[in-house]
Amino acid sequence: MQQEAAAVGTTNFKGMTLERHIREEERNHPGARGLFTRLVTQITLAAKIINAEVNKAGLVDILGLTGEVNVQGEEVQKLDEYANDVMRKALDHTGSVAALASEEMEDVYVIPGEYIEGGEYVVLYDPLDGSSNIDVNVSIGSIFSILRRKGESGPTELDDFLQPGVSQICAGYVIYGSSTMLVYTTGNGVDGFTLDPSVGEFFLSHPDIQIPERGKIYSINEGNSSKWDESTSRYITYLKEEDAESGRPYSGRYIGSLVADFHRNLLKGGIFLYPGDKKNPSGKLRLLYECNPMSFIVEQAGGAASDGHRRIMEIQPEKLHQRVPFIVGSKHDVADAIRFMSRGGN
Ligand code: AHM
Ligand code: MG
Repeated sequence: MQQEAAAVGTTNFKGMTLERHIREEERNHPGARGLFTRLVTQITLAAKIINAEVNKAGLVDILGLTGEVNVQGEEVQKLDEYANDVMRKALDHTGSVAALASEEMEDVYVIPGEYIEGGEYVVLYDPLDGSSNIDVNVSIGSIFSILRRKGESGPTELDDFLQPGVSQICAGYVIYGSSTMLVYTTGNGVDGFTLDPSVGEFFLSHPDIQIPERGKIYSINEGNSSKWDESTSRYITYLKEEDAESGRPYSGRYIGSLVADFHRNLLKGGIFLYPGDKKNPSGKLRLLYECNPMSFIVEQAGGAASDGHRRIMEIQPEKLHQRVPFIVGSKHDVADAIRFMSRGGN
């Protein structure tokens, strides 16, 4: 009889859905009045819709470039635009969000007045990061960062978005991989949820994620090595040297999809670098909707994030689409990298 029951119930139901988790987290934000829960719940809805489309990407006529160029001067693929629209539509009537900013939109999107009840939050997101990987079936992701507006009332200003990462009240990402996961923090540790596609629900699968203090993996685009400055070159050479005591050489792993490279290192330990180089002194990645949310998550998991000299989350942003050199991962590895950067490679 017991055997029959086991055969029927294949889903491992442990009960902690993402929605319930968010509700419980909201208790840490007195005065949030359910608005915050509604907001994050809408992000998870967007994640499910984007996930469904990403899974269909090989089947429908959604692949290929639109021929347009986004604000970073990159070609936009159709799925990026789709994901951007899904996020915007999921968030533009929650009542709690006053304005949105996205990698795919040049300016901030101010939500029309009739849809703003409290309107105390602004959300920044990269709707589909690593999009050059879409048509080769490699993991991609969405990243989001939630800030409380600076001003209580009045029109939303760009200034509401230009807050340092330490002001984030929630950050997370969704990885569309061999399974779909949502990982988020509200400043109370990091939890990971896996989408059970059979019921369309995210379940807590990785409670209280801790990144190992030191890893054995480094992730960097080595194709850029001719443009690296001396400090980056020396640090990467150091990681490849033989030294059993300090666990070197490290293994190189680079997917070229920030969410996927970050997620692997978060679980296994290691370091990811997108440094500034001779051609692009500020690197490639964007401070507000790529680096800040990942930094909040990694710090909450016990790791660190730096531009080589400054803690990422303390950088005062000046522009919406600002780029920043990004070094993120296990705390001892990031500390080693910073030592190389501060010595200028000597
Ligand atoms: P995107 O936002 O246009 O997708 O670019 C960001 C991506 C990251 O996911 C990844 O870490 C990086 O670009 C890879 O860049 P590169 O191909 O220069 O190594
Ligand atoms: Mg991106």
